[in-house]
Amino acid sequence: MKLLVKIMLAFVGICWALPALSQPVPNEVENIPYLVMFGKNADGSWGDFYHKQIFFFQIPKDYKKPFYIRVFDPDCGGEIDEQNGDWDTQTSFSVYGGKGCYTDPDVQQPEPKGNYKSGNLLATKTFGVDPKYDQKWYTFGPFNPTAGEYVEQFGGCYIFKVISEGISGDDGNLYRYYLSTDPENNKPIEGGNAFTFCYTFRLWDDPNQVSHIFPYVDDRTIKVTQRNWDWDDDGFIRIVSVVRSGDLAVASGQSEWKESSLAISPEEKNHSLDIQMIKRKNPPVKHNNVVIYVLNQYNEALKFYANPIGGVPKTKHEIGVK
Ligand SMILES: [Ca+2]
Ligand SMILES: [Ca+2]
Ligand SMILES: [Ca+2]
Repeated sequence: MKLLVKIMLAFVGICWALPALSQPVPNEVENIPYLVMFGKNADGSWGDFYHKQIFFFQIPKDYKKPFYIRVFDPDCGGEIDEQNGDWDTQTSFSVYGGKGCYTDPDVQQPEPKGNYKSGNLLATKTFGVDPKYDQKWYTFGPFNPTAGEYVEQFGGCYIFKVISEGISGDDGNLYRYYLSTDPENNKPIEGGNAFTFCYTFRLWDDPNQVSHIFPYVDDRTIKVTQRNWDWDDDGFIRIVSVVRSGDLAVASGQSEWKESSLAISPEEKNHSLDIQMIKRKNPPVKHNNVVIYVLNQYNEALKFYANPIGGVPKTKHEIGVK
């Protein structure tokens, strides 16, 4: 019996240690077409509220080589982006490392404010309309992993921060990231990950697509509240967990915040939740940009990991049926 338990624990250990090998942001399992950021003069009804978005990239301490942060379609204009009048929008991408880039409390909340540019600025670039980067990648780096902020809490890793900001204009810049070992190609870093405290993104136009985000629920959490902006009554939001096969959360309409809460059961601690976005079928909602974040009972923001911690949660009921 003891041997069996040991084998099972070893197996669980292997599962946890399996390298996360896909590092697009958003990740495949999230099925989110693009992140989005509007120029600061755009009205909130376009679906962006803060005009800034922060992502953190974590590099495991055992990875010693240079790495790159790549941005797909960093310019604002052309095929993918969302035009509002003339194309007149400048958006910046800035990479930070060093002490405080992640641990400063001002960056651990949904709204980037106060000292959100904490840490050392390692690289920055501003893009307007630029056909050179339309549907192409721009590469930041190389970065030395030790230029990040070292933290013990993820098993020991270096954290970097990327702030995207709509510094002028009113158009929507759609883009994606990739954490790569290679400047020219997308090659993942074994065990790397990315997370944010607040997501601003585009939903699919295809009403049959389901997007997901995966907030991690730590062992201090007994209640979570999701808040979302400008959902355009686009279907419904469903929360799945290891013990929850699908509870409805409240989705917003046009230019409004809506929120709903749920109590966390002991089985859900130390797991990710799966927040599923089921689009309205008829009439389908197109070009839907949304903002969403999740707070615990202390009003602390939960992290959404691109590679969900512990994997995509499957309800125990489903496992039992299999
Ligand atoms: Ca414009
Ligand atoms: Ca773009
Ligand atoms: Ca919207």
